[in-house]
Amino acid sequence: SVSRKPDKEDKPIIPKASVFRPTESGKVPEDVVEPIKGIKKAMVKTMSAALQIPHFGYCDEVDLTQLVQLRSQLKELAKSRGINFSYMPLFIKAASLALTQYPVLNAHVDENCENLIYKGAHNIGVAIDTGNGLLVPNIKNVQTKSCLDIASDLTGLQERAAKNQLSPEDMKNVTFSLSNIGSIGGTYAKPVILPPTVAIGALGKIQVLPRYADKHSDVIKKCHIMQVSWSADHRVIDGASMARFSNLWKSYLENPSLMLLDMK
Ligand code: CAO
Repeated sequence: SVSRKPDKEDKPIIPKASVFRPTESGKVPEDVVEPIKGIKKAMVKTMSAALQIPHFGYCDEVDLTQLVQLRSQLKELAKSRGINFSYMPLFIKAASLALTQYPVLNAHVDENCENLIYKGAHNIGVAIDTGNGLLVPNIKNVQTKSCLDIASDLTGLQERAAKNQLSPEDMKNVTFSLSNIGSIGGTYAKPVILPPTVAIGALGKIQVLPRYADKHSDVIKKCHIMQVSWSADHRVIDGASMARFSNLWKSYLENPSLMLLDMK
């Protein structure tokens, strides 16, 4: 038998209960009424508006095998500069590079859906699970930033979100969003568009899975696979544009050298 170092993925997932109420044995627990306020109240408003949008869904799988290796090098280098470097800066930068070629996805629609406003800045929203609820602050002007700048901005947003100190500026003017639900678990999702933006992507868990080396070969190799699920506003975005954007985003992540080639 072959022994190996256990992966992170092998660790058992111990779910955290959000409301933990110990009960005396034999007693039926009482119902609890929790007023919906604060971040949760804002979520009611945004999500109710979001569901007026006809959502188009599109999913694909991305082979991150090369990126996983590159990220471990970048993580060490970033650490030496005091910055945490997860996969998100690379997903965000690849999205910005692809948005440059598909600007229709970095747009707003006005209230009566009469105008499509192509936004100049790539202010990429990141869904953050704060413990008190979902928040989507954004990283401003990603089109001008290095992956290290993005990593540093993201850490700042995460720290402020954890302390409930995100500013109105952090939340303003989002133009496109990514939701890394895979950092918690799951493969596919059905992300909800944040009005007035027109597209959002949800990232699944990166899994080690077997894949054929290529379509002509019987050789199976170990790959790091992640699923992406996009939602787009089907009033203004057609499926072909979403698919072409996704193909380009995926090609940056599957061949990181291509990303280097296109970075300003
Ligand atoms: N698959 C596997 N591992 C992942 C992963 C994924 N999709 N995403 C992150 N990881 C890893 C990271 O690489 C990191 O490990 P390392 O120590 O090796 O770097 C670890 O998980 C923790 O990452 P993180 O969560 O601190 O950082 P992140 O930049 O990847 O994600 C954030 C930041 C804010 C997106 C995340 O913390 C979060 O809140 N995710 C939930 C988003 C959410 O709730 N979406 C639903 C919206 S709809 O309700």
